[in-house]
Amino acid sequence: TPIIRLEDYRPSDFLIDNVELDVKLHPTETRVIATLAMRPNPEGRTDAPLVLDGDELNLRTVALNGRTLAAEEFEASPQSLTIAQAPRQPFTLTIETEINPTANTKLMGLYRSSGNYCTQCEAEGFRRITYFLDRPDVLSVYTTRIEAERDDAPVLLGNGNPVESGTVQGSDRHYAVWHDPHPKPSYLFALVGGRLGRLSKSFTTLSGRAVELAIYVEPGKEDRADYALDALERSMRWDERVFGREYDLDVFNIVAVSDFNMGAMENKGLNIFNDKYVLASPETATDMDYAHIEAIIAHEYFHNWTGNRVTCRDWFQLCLKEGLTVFRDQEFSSDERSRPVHRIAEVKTLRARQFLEDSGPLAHPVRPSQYREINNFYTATVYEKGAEIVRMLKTIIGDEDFRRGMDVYFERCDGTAATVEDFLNAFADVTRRDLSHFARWYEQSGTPRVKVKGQYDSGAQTYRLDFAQSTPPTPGQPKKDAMAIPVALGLVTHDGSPLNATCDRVDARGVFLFDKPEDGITFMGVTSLPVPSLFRGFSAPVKVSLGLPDEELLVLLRHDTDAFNRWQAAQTVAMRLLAARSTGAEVSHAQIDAFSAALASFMESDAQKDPAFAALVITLPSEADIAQEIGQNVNPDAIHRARTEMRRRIGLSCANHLRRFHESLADTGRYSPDATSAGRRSLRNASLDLLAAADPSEGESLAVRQLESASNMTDRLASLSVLTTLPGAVREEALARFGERYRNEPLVLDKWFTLQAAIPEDGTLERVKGLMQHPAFSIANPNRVRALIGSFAMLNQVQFNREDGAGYRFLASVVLRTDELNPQLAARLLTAFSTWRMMESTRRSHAEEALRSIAQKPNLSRDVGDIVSRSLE
Ligand code: BAL
Ligand code: ZN
Repeated sequence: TPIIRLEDYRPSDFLIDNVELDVKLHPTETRVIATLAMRPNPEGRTDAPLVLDGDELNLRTVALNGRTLAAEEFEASPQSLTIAQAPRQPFTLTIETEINPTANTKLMGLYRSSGNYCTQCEAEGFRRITYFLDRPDVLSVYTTRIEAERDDAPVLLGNGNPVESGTVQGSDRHYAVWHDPHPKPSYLFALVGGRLGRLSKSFTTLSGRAVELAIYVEPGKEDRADYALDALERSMRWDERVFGREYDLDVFNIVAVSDFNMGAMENKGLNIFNDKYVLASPETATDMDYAHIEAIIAHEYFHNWTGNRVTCRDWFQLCLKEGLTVFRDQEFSSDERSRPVHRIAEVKTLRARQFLEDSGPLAHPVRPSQYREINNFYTATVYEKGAEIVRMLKTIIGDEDFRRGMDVYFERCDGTAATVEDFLNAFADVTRRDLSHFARWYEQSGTPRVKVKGQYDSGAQTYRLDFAQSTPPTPGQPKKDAMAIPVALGLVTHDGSPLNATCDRVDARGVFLFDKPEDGITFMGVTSLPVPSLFRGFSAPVKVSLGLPDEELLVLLRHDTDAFNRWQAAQTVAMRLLAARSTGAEVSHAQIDAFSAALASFMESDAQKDPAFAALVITLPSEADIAQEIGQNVNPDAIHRARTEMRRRIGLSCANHLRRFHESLADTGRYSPDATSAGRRSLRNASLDLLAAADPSEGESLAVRQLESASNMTDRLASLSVLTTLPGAVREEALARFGERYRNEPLVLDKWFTLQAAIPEDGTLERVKGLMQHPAFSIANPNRVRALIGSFAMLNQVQFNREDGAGYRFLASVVLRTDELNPQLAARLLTAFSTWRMMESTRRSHAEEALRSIAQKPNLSRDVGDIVSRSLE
């Protein structure tokens, strides 16, 4: 397959100003008539043929300025439509295609989900509906007429505002016309037709515009959309207050569908969501589900400005909308919830997904310079690291200049298809700073390592910090340059007393900009040996090494004013012990006891003040995190044993505190998904986990009691999760009853699939294969596949990475099967192999064999072919 390169970008030779679509929905023979008002692009080539993109299309007729073209006047295939002699004046092209939504298992373009019609066009799905210039820099005004059997699809929705609707004379059919006045790229097109229930609310924008907000769901589930609707309203208010951005249409519609490749999609005025991120009730959704719903509703809404009003020139600029919009949704959630707790959660995700990606065969820059299949670049790097870049920019220039820069960006780029350069220029102009060095964050892949050494001079009362940075090689980038790294930092005294130290290299916001391979700074007026608190709030996406002894790190846990670094200190000590234990290095009992004692004293003094934070502090790094830390010759069994043992020891030495939390934070029967209530539940359930590790029989009886009495899904699922760590009849009985209780709730069964797929025992692979035969499982539904197979491969370190290679062979077989139906889903599953090179040699060779068995299959999709070949490079 050809490689597409950023450096080859050139403007489109033609433009499409206006699109009129006439869509007659039918389960297998949907007819689409597209009337395109086109003209040559003054910035394009003057002699170029008109080449429209298609994908699996069936052309019926094509007409130019109203005249049907003869066969020799154009060339058509399912993949393209070419008119060699297109007019050099504005012209109208009318194209009639026929498509089969029922046969569309790729879930791209127009397809059916639970009998409803829906679309997904990002990145290149519009070409599966009609022939088009399917690229994000071609912006058009759309009018869409949708027609369907009234019984089959009583609800008909399109982008923009509703214009007209009615009955088709003399038939059982009806229609609706939608008009979107905002020019947009084709990837933001959407339509929906189906039987749907509706929940709605009116909203008045800051300037007084009335907007009707509505969420459409499976009939009967309307009451499960109320939290999402509330989150939408809060997002709209927040964007007005924090970024000065208002909504710009008369309606904002969200439709929840059960078959969806992504989380959700920001189509103009008509967001389409994976129902997992809309539907919630205390009986079916956990605290984490509520938090995700809030974040994703906000994310898609925020795209209206960062993505839709200002869109991307080409797909290399994907981070321009995604990184920025993730940053915006993170800020929203931080304002709505607890900022430090949310920051820790963000960083945990970043490390688990993006650092992992950055250290393996799929590493790529936040703005890639080439791709074979753009679907494979909706990654943690583009999204999460992209958001970290925006955050660093804000850290470096400060809140006020950041907001001014955003205003300039919106003002300049509204209605255009922009680039990363346009974004950075807005901030460079506002601050009169040269951001060209900073821009390297978009180009250079890999996670920088920062080594720091501290030295105290008690005579001079100075404390010196020496920094050195390096970035390991990544695919295509053997040599790396120094990055511009903002280090938010401070000094902490051993007893927590304040210190009035100063350093002229640290700005008023406490930030030192470290932008050379090596640099050093000196603090004056340091009256006692301090402990440095570096990268406060995780001010840059880097790996830090600072050889502080455990005792000094634990000073930070006790006394740092920065909550992130308090958590980080505990994690660093835990990680040291776990990595050492997992690799057979010597760890004294005294070291583990000292850590347990520090946790116990933290529980004694702090835990009740902020239970959500406390839950994070007492939760050990995951097995996958430990594997990443070790980095080579990984033996997942050893990691699992080390972590289990450490949980046991902490559980034993902190048992009294843990029991107290578990009792005192008990379910009150009145569920509220707010962050404070959720935090209490998370401490309660983290405590239960450690108690069960320390004393399985106590854990089992506590978990069984909690499972029976829980009044909400969070507590119920947490207790079931603890039971899955305790083999035996009680667990099997509990799993069976849970499965029976929720047999008609697919989203709850997904949680049940996930818990079972993650059981770290030899029988799990057979269990997973068995569950693939469960009536609720379907290989065609992405949520089901991700819940069962994805969880097995991504969450179950010991069983996916079985020493006999059976886990790898199983995943390879599922990838091949899935690839025939849904290549995007298959490619996503396949990324579980990205850690294969860090395994010890037996596992490594099994993994390589499994990857090669995929690579040699004929007719792989471009999605899977791309991931498998990069994984093996
Ligand atoms: N644009 C794809 C889904 C999302 O990031 O919002
Ligand atoms: Zn997005």
